[in-house]
Formats: sequence, C-alpha cells, structure tokens
Amino acid sequence: QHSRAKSVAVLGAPFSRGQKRRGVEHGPKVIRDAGLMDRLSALDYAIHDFGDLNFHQIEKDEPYMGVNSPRNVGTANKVMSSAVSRAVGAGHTLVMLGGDHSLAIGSVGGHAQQCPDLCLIWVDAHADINTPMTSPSGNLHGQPVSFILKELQDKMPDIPGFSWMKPVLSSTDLVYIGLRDVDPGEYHILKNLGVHYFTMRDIDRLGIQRVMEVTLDHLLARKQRPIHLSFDIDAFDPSLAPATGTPVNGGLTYREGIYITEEIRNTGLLSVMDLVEVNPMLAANREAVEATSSLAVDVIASALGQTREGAHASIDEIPAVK
Ligand code: 4U7
Ligand code: MN
Ligand code: MN
Ligand code: MN
Repeated sequence: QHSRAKSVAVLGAPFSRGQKRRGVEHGPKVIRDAGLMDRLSALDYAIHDFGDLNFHQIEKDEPYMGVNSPRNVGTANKVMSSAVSRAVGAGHTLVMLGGDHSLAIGSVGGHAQQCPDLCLIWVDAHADINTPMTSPSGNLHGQPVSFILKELQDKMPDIPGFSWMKPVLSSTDLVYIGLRDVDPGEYHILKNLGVHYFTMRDIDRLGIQRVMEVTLDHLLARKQRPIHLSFDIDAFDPSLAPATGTPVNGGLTYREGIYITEEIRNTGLLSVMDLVEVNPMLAANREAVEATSSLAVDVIASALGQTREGAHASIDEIPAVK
C-alpha cells in the first residue's frame, strides 16, 4: 500500500477572514520556514510547491445574519475549491496550509468534486459545526462543517458569497478527534445527527490506539475510500501549540497527535490534508512560534510517511568494514 508512487503538492492559503484575529494569514510562511519542503523531500516521492493562493479583498462586506465577512470567506473558498479540485484531479496528494479553518469549506468541497466518496477526519479542540444561527461569535472558522453536511442544509440560510457551494458529505462520513470545547448548539447538532466523535475524555478512557482503530473501522470497513484529514493545530495542548487563535487546555500530547497521523498514513488512503490555525502573531515570543510551526511540520511529515521506526529505502545492507 505504501509503494504506490505518489506526488505531493503543497498549497498555501494566507487567509484570516474566517475569524477576527490578525496573523493567521502568515501560517503558510512560518510552516514553510520551519523546513516543511526539506522534510517532505526526504520522503520518497515527487514534491511540488504550488505556492500561495491569491485572495483579493472585497472591500464592502457587511455582516449578514450575524456572520462576519461572508463575501470574503465565500469567495476565498470558491478559489480554494477549484485549486484543490485541480490538484487532486492531476493525481497529487494535497497538503493545504492555512489560514483559518473556514478554508476547509473549499478544501473539502474541491476534494469532493474529484472524490465524491471521500471521508473526513476532523482533528480539533472544536467541532466547527455551528450554523450561522447557532454561532456565538459569527466567525466562519467555527462553522465550516455546517456548510459541508447534507443533513444541515434546511437549517442553513443563503449567505452572500456561498451561492456556488453545495453540501458534499453525510454525517456518517465524518469522525471528530480531540474535542473539548463544544458550544450548546453544536452539542445539539452532534447528538441530533448522531455524528461520531472522540473527545479528549474519550481519549483518556480508551487510549489513542483504540480511538484510531474505531475511527478507521467506522469510516473504511465497508469500503476503502479517500481520506480528507482536516487538522486544526489547536487540537494539541496549548503548551505544545501556543501560537493559535483559540487555544483550549487539556489537548493532545505530541505522541497522540503523531499516532493519529501515522495511523492515517498507514491506510494508504490520505488524499488531502489541511493544517490550519497556526497564528505566529499570537505567541509570546519567537520560541513559541517556532515550537508551533515545527510541530505542524512534524504532523504533516508523519501523515505523509515519516516514521518513528526509521526509513528502510536508502540503505539495503549493513556497510562492510573497508
Ligand atoms: B476553530 C467557537 F464560540 N466555537 O464558533 C465559535 F467557542 O477553527 C470557536 O476550531 C470556534 O479554531 C473555533 O466561534 C474555530 C467559539
Ligand atoms: Mn479549533
Ligand atoms: Mn477548527
Ligand atoms: Mn482555533
């Protein structure tokens, strides 16, 4: 399953209008500066840097039914959607660097255009499933899943900027890992739709090994299909990932996070990965920025095949004494 020679494409999305804090648009730059491309080129496939998307700003963008920057977020996601669709259509495994998590609307949407049977693993402290009507903040980075799910469509108002968007997934195609800050409206939606999720408490009880076993079994047992991994860096404990906009105590350990991506890698089915919400302007100092972005690089490298066991490809015998 690992030998399927694949190419990986990296796409930056310097976008922050899905929330109110400046700085998350610099995520792609700090993740690249932490050595992403070098680390990926050590793994054995062709790797392409597609650069950063260009989001031109829409000046007049009044809130609509409490939703902030709807036209900017909707239009950016339309651009994202076609870029992801093109990359996946060309045969690449795509890594999307955010940017805030509203970008998953376009990332999952574009992926689904090419792979209608995809499944979604959402690793996050938050469920990001508020509808515009339940959102306590009006920020679209807390709402992307509600735009993606078919079951919620009769609960969604027509938001300006989103007329291009169609829901692409059913709630059974989705599993959450890492939840620990879920709003009342979100809790109701999760229970009502019967969404599968593992909170941090579930990880405490079951262990990350069992959580991944159940997750992959639920999504893949009936049929092997492409995986979309949407990884919010705030899933990690803030002691490991301080440079993010909505940190919540009690998050994933380093080893739990890496175990998640290793298990996804071992399926051979990862098709698109988002790494979002790294905000270098919210860290106390440079060390905190570097810790967060090098953690992001570790997570991406491990999702793409870097192992803790070591590599086997480059050396095929024990060097003889000369
Ligand atoms: B992130 C929040 F109210 N739920 O909707 C909201 F707590 O992409 C936070 O996971 C959303 O970082 C966090 O604004 C969005 C809030
Ligand atoms: Mn989050
Ligand atoms: Mn998120
Ligand atoms: Mn966040």
